[in-house]
Amino acid sequence: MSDAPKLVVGTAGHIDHGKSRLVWVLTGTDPDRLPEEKVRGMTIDLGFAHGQFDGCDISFVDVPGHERFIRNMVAGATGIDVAVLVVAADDSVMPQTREHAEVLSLLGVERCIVALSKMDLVDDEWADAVEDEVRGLLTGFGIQPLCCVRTSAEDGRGVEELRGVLARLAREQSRQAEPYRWFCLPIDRSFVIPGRGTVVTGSVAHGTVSREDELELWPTAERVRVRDLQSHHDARDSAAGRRRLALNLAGVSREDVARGYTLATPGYLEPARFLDVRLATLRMPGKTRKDVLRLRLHIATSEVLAELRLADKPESETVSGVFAQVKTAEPIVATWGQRFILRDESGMRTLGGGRVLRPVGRLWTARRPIQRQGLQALFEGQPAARLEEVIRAAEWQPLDDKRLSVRAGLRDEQEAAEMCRRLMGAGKIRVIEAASLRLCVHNSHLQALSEDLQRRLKEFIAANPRLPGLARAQAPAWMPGACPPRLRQALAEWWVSHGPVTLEHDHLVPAGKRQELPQVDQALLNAMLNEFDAGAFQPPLIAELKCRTPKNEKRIRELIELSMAQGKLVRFAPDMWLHERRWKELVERVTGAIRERGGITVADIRTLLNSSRKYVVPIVEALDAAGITRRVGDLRQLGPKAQAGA
Ligand SMILES: Nc1nc2c(ncn2[C@@H]2O[C@H](COP(=O)(O)OP(=O)(O)OP(=O)(O)O)[C@@H](O)[C@H]2O)c(=O)[nH]1
Ligand SMILES: [Mg+2]
Repeated sequence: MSDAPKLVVGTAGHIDHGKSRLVWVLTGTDPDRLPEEKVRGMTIDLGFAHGQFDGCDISFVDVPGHERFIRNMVAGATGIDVAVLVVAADDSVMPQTREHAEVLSLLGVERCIVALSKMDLVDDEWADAVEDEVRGLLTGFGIQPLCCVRTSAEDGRGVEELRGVLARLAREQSRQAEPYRWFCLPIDRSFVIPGRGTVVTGSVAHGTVSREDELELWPTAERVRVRDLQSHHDARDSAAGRRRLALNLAGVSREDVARGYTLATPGYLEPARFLDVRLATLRMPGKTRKDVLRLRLHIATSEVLAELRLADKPESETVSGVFAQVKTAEPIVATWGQRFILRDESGMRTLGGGRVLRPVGRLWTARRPIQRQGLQALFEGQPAARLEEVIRAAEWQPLDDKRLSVRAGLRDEQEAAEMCRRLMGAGKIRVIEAASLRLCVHNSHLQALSEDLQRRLKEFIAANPRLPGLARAQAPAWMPGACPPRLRQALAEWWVSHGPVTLEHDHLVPAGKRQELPQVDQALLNAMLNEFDAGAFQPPLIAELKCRTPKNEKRIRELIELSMAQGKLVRFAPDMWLHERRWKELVERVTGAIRERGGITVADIRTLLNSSRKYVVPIVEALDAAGITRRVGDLRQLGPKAQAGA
């Protein structure tokens, strides 16, 4: 099939008003395909047809008018570009004319054509009155009809005019940009073609798909492969933009897919059970006192039982322009800004509808209450404000650019990445990165975290006066539990470099605050260091320290840790330390001797240091480990870290 301008047209209107007949005369295809439909003379499920009008490909989704099948109507109306509201001129506005008009309005189908059908049964004067009534009805729902075409399936009047109008709309639409670049197809039919396998059809919401593409099937998140694709029985290698499409899928059986599932480019959609929404309107007859309303959510082609909680107590039985949370009985996928319909639990009446603000929300609780300001930003904010709110709401959860774009309603990941850079430049967010994980975090969270850490650090230091501060290696464990472990290290490094903290000897202390040792500890520390200095290369073991008493051994150990952190003691083996001055001296003596003699033995080193084997063997091992010496046979030579001339 050509890349001619395209349009997906949906019918709407009361039962028996002539929707299917009109599609038939427009396209030559009877959209009522089920035997039961033929027998009963009414549409039950969605019907499909297409025509080529004036070089444009026009697809039709024909919906049932019967009140019992509104769910099918909603599924069909979801993917359409233009609606043709069919009103029988001899019957005028009827209950489902009204209900369908409301559904169109709630789904945001702004382009609507009125077809006054069965014109062969009425005169013009009568038709004028009907047209007025229909226009009035639509205006009440905020829809300005594009035109009103008077038709008859009996004598063919108006049919050519309608084709012309649809072709013109297709041409206009082909000049408009798509909202999103990634591919998304809400499935409205699935069946098996013997020998070919599972086929699904739907109206493409947006994006391009090609043969052999891998897609995600939601809400199960299965990966499937596109074996073949067809648009109106024409096999294609790829298809772009809004149109009717049939995909032959590999990797999925007929039982695993049904109306209500969604196919999408991998990586964009996420399943969720909580959605924050803005209700355009909701009628709650007799139920205003209830905290939670049980109802049915219709979104794209799917339908799930759900509970609805309003952000504020309603003041009347009909509310409009309010925030609410929807909890679905099963996980669903949604995008920012997506429209939905709410119907009562038994599926008898349409109660209202609205738009999704947070496609992946979290249950409103006392601890995590409604973020009204955030919802307001998502509702009426510019894309950058929406993205900022999405990042703020995600807290410590890493979201890649694809998911950010879906949650904030941005065209694609490039736009999300570009906008993230701008938010970073404006100091609103910061990016914390580690091992292929990236966390965009709002500065308000970092600020709050930093304050909290500062408080904890002060408490920690007050409680541990003999510690040199918080060991840097301990800092990741202080990071928020909600932050993925892989990122805690990077987040801790951010704190070390950006928080009001000072790093002293690899320990963190609040900036500007020196750790002060109590006087008794200071005296003990001095005595201990003197002993280490005096011990030279046969330093005291803990048990031998004269300043040690059974009561202060724990303190001595803590003071040794502190001294090491401050660089005053050097550990060369477990529970063996040298005074820092002695260590330097040792390095000088050993490297000096090696330079003089070319290589020395352990025994030489023992003589050089006037020490015993007990110390010399671990000392030599420590020198090797530090790279100051290296072993060659029985000799020690200069290691890679031995400083020239040292
Ligand atoms: N005289 C006359 N009869 C029509 C016209 N269009 C449809 N009809 C008749 O009206 C009846 C209903 O037509 P359909 O096209 O099935 O109506 P529908 O709106 O699709 O009905 P549902 O799908 O059940 O909601 C049929 O008997 C048609 O033959 C028309 O323009 N003139
Ligand atoms: Mg019909």
